[in-house]
Amino acid sequence: MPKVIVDPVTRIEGHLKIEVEVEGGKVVSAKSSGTLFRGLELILRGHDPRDAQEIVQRICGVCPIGHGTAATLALDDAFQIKPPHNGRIIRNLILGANYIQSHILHFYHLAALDYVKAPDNIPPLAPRYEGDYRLPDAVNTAAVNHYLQALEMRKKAHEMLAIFGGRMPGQRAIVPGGVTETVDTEKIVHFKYRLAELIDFIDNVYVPDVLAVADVYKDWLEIGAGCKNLLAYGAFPVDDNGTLFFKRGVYTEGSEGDLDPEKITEEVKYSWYNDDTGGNKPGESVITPEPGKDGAYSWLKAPRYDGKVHEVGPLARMWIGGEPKIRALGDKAFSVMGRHAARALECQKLAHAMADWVMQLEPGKPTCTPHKVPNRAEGMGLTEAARGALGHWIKIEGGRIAKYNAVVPTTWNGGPRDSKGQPGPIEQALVGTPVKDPNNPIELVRVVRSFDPCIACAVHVITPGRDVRKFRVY
Ligand code: NFE
Repeated sequence: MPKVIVDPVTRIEGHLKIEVEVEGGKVVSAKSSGTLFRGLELILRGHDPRDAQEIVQRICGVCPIGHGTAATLALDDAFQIKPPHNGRIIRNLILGANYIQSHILHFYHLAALDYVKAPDNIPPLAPRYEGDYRLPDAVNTAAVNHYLQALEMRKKAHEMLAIFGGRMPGQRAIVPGGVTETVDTEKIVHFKYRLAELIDFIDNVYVPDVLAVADVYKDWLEIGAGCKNLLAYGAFPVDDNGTLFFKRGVYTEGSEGDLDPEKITEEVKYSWYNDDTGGNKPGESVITPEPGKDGAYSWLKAPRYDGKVHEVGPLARMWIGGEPKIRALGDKAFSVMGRHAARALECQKLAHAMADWVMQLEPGKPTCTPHKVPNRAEGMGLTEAARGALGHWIKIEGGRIAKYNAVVPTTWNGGPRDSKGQPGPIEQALVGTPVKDPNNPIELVRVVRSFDPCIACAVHVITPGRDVRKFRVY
């Protein structure tokens, strides 16, 4: 049976290898391997708990705000504190600015080149897989120009984030109890001005471009369905009672349900970690790296909800939130184009909401709740990074971090098989994908990129003395 290996998958964040078996022109089985080792949790042990939101932002330069937010929510939980009105809103604005930047990045600079025929021989637009570029000339030319405009827009989103976050990546404002930044009218005006430009781009360029691509590539509404189970922790509290703008919930085997964090587990049968993790719940498991473990093929673990495979990300958020345009797609929402549409629509929805939130800030009022570090406590922080459900779990003993665990969106989506042999969401989405030319497997990367995976983490483990392989880069 012909095997097709794409290693590394480019135009994603981090290092991912995809290996599929093709029979009769279609994928019949797939393996997704994260080839990076994430050791940040081990580094956190022994630190002052208030270091957590700083250190975890180094997990990734694309979604540091998600990690900073999850760590801070875990600390809020452990310290039994809540941010004041201004602190809650500023946290939302910083995270929201990161979503906008990340979604624009994903479409224009990572995924669009699978559909838009860009000029040849101009890095980073080339090299890439050949063929199947179908956009009408005028739409194609506009999309290429938008590639450059999108770079400018991302810069503005970073600037907007830095107004309250201090800098990007690695913002410095989000801390237990709220934020360190204060509110004045000048910051509100600067934020609002940039947000208005971004909203104009999202409404008049980004969303229309995604819809134009989806219209021409309608067959990709039928490819890449995956597990069809969805999970969202929810994010962006819109009041002080914890009501979330992006809802929390699960959609399992066709039924909607409330999320019970107790049902979240992580498995390591096919991961390069020792099988003895001391439990499979995120709050209790401790991993020991075991490169070369028999049968294992990924540094990612396999998170499961109630023992079942679940996809996370914009599609999960928009479906669980009941977004009419995504629900109207019915079964076709579970597809490559369904994921792209959900991402663009949520970006639009969020940006418009942020324009209201920034006006709810109260200049001069407090932004942080004072607190003390307990000697012994536990905390859980559940939020949504741009790529999906993100959870951090912390255990504090003797006033220091005793245990830390982060279960990230791409672990959910890109993880390997579990102990029952159930493949992860990306692996399932690849099965059934047509591959016309095994030497030019553009179809595989279209499926993988629709998830916007990020394998970025700490240490790339290379066995010393072994040859590093040669790659053709697409
Ligand atoms: Ni490194 Fe991330 C997001 C998180 S993905 S980009 O969004 O958390 O696993």
